[in-house]
Amino acid sequence: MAKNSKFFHTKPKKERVILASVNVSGHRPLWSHKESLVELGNLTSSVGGVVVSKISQNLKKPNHTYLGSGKLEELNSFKDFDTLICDDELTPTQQRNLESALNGKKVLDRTALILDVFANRAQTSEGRLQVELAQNEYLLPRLQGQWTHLERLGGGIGTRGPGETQIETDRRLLRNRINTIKSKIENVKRHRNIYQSKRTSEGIPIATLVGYTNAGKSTFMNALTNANVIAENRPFSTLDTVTRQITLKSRRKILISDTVGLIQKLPSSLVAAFRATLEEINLSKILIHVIDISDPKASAQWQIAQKTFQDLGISDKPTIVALNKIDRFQSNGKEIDLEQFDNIPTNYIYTSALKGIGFEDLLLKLDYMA
Ligand SMILES: Nc1nc2c(ncn2[C@@H]2O[C@H](COP(=O)(O)OP(=O)(O)OP(=O)(O)O)[C@@H](O)[C@H]2O)c(=O)[nH]1
Ligand SMILES: [Mg+2]
Repeated sequence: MAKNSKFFHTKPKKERVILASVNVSGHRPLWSHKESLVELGNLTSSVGGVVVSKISQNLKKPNHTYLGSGKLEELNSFKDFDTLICDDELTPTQQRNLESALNGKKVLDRTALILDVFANRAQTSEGRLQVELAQNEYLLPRLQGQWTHLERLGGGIGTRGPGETQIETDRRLLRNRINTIKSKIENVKRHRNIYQSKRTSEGIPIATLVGYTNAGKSTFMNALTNANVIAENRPFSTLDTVTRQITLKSRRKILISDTVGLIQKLPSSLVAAFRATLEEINLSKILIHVIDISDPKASAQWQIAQKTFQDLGISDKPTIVALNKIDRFQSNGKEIDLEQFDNIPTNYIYTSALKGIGFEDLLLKLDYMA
């Protein structure tokens, strides 16, 4: 509509975003819809969006416009925003319907947002290939109606990647591209496997840092190995696996690997694209499962991680649980409730990757298990 297109021309530099979620009645998720919107907000601001409002609605299930008509009216009366981000993966139809119900405003879902975060963070050529693969697979069923919308908007959240460059691309070309990326990833993987199997054949065991995003894996990596990887207070700082060698007290060598973090509702297309990376955890002898025990959602994050490890077939690996960010408890005097972690192994330690607490214990355990 003319009114809206005028609005797009005068939009401020930072994208103004409204977050929306549907609270499905009778369903008790690990994250309440409000908590999940907080996480969605962190993801949004980590790629430069400004959250101007959060809305949620109780429904039996999301309908053909995701939200009900009342909420849509409310949104249409609230003009001062650029983008609506929904906290679930929308079907292509839901997305189209929602866009037209909102008179052409940009509509994204959790998956598109996470893809954007990943596109922002990918550093290595393999990481970029995996993100591109996931973006293309996400776009494939959404081709219709997507291109004009991307063309009009130019840059911003959710528009990076293949959108701008392949406006004219039809499904067949997109499929070809997907196949090309897949074989490129295979190639990179084969090279890395040769490199890795050389190291494993030299008898050097691998210990892999795993866990929910922002738990402190990379801070550990840097402290243990001087790897100098990015560790920041934002979701998905790490995308690419980094491996470094250290020497233990017994003078034996061990490889420490830092991996991509986990998140609830991780889009299936991303799980598939990153499967190769995550499956490499299979090569490791030991897992160091890092948990941010200062996070109010620590126990839900623990459950999501456990579930993901089961799916990847790595839940039986010898594991050291690092209950991290213990320094935050020492300063606020609060008690730690271990009961919240179902089936936590006895092999846990309290750590602060930031303040260097628990390292000696961790290294001793690694030496014993390696
Ligand atoms: N207070 C405190 N903060 C910590 C500790 N460990 C990590 N942090 C902070 O937590 C934030 C996230 O740390 P990262 O090491 O990037 O976390 P990560 O698990 O690698 O996160 P992703 O790569 O995003 O999956 C950073 O701001 C760290 O400084 C800790 O023991 N105590
Ligand atoms: Mg990291």
